[in-house]
Amino acid sequence: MGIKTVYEDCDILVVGGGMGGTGAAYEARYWGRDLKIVIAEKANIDRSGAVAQGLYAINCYMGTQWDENNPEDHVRYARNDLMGLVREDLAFDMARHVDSAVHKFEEWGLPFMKSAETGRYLREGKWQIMIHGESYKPIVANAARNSADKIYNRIMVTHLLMDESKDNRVAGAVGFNCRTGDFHVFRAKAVVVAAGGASHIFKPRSVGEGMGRTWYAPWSSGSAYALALQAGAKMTQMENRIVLARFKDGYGPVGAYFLHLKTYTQNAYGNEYETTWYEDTKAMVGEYIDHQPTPTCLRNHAFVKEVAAGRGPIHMVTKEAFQDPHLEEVGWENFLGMTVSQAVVWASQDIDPKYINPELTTSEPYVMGSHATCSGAWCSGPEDLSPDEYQWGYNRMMTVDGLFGAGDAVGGTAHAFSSGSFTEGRLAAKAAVKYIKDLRNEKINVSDKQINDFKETVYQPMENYAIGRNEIVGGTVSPSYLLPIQGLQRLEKVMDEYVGGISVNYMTNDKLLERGIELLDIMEEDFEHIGAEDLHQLMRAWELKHRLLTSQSVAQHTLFREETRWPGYYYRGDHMKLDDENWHCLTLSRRDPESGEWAMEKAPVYHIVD
Ligand code: SFD
Ligand code: AMP
Repeated sequence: MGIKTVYEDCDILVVGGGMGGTGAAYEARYWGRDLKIVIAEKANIDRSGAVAQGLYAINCYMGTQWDENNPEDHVRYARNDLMGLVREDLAFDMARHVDSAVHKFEEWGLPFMKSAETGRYLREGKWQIMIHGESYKPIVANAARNSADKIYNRIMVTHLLMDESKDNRVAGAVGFNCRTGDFHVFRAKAVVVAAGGASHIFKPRSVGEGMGRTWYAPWSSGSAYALALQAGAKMTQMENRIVLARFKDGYGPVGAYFLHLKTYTQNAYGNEYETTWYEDTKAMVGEYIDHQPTPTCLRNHAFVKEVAAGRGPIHMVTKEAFQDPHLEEVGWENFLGMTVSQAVVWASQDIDPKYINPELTTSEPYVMGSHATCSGAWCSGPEDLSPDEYQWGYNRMMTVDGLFGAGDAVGGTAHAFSSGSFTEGRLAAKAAVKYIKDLRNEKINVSDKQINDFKETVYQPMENYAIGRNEIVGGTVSPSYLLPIQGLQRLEKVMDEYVGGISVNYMTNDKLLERGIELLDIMEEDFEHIGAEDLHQLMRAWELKHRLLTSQSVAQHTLFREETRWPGYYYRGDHMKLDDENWHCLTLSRRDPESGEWAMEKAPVYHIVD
């Protein structure tokens, strides 16, 4: 193969320079002054990941300096929102460190809104503070740039390398440069995977010309999960996908509206509807419906039921708040700094929220570990507070030695958001430095064979295309290969129809899941025949593979948990109730990297906070 191979040997490799990855690079330098720290990023860290467009709020800030909240309070909040099931040790650990990360952001130039009365950060809600955050990402990227020895932008990491001198130990990663086509080999003693969550595994509401618009970034391709899965790391709570109430068509977030503008929802006939579904919800989940604040999934549940009862669409009542010129400005700026498309949709559809209450919708499901859900890898917790079953070495280390995670990659840590993900990156990198120091002179060993095998696999889609292309004279349908867009639409359809997407109102059951898993397995076989006409399509091909692995994991976990724990996120039609007796637990899986077989188990939920 005439493709150039570029080698890089380092101590710590950070895969993905988003919120978790930039935090990891920053902290790795602090503890590892003499270590070689490298970032490999699919896009360009200045504008990559979920925060690429900016954010208007930092959703996780304790305010402990002013006694606003303490870490214990945050654990209670996240646990309540996730219907009882989080990794409380990891949540506490993030919460006790998150304020210091936020203070760094201010030091680095991120403009915060301040309360005129108190001079403190302006609160949007109990946990959220407001920022002028269009440049949030370049600001944290700058800190990473000042810390890392080298940043490789435009590298799509496809696989992790494994050490051949010791079982179950990571040894780096491989990928390709989406612009030059070079093959990149990173040999590293420790790897922090912070490659983000997944959009576009379920069919989105926006299809065709609108398919580039989703709530979570369309370029979030589940790499954080797929890389871990391919290396045989255990995963947790992958069934816990998230559905979000969002402004229709632009997917604009609602938090600033509910919390700061104090807008509220009503059905198409101008009526409040959440209380209508109180008894129905209570019958499904019991006293969880009485918890305050109402868990996000249960708010969705009332929304979904009301629309199914024929009283949609649901509107956000903005007409009152927008009479105040200051709130009107905040309402628009919120989108101009975070989700420009929502402002554009309103302009194009003649919606001025001052005079018209805009429609809301419930989104297609996403897989992520940092918002109001906690899918991700099963990671070791901090030594000082984790129970034995949650602690096997280094903080945020997965079940593969030397492999760490941050942000969406880590399971069990809901409500971390941007600031908490950055904080987790810091915690992971601090532990990774310790891990490397403990290794002393022990060497990792990666054979040329391992590297060359990956090289062949990575470029195979281009080979498939080059050969198969000769069989057709025009068009995109070939008997020999499947294009990435065709594969993506097939994946989204399977996930949508069988695993609880929008077209079935988030409903699934054991039979649907079993068939869905079969169809995903067939797709895995067909993936051998994917064709990529250029480097961009090669990236799309590998994104699809990562999405497929993530989807298989979601489907397996959804089948395993025989209850409906989070109505409003998804429903198991064959087990329509929350079942605390049997399922007040975390779910774990491991995909055998050799056979592709899945092994499922339960893990206890330890409540370390009252
Ligand atoms: O309003 C590879 N988020 C919000 N967080 C907040 O704090 N406040 C908000 O206001 C938030 N809202 C919000 C949010 C996200 C989005 C898209 C919108 C609105 C519209 C959530 C946070 O953004 C999120 O929690 C963190 O960003 C998660 O951090 P992390 O590090 O887990 O993921 P990332 O930032 O997306 O970074 C991933 C990086 O990996 C790269 N990458 N690199 C190499 N090889 C591969 N194979 C790769 N695959 C991916 C990516 O390019 C990226 O750089 S609101 O809705 O609540
Ligand atoms: P969102 O914009 O929906 O992503 O939410 C941003 C933040 O506001 C998150 O911390 C949410 O949990 C919180 N939030 C959104 N809507 C509500 C609501 N109706 N009640 C309480 N918190 C909310």
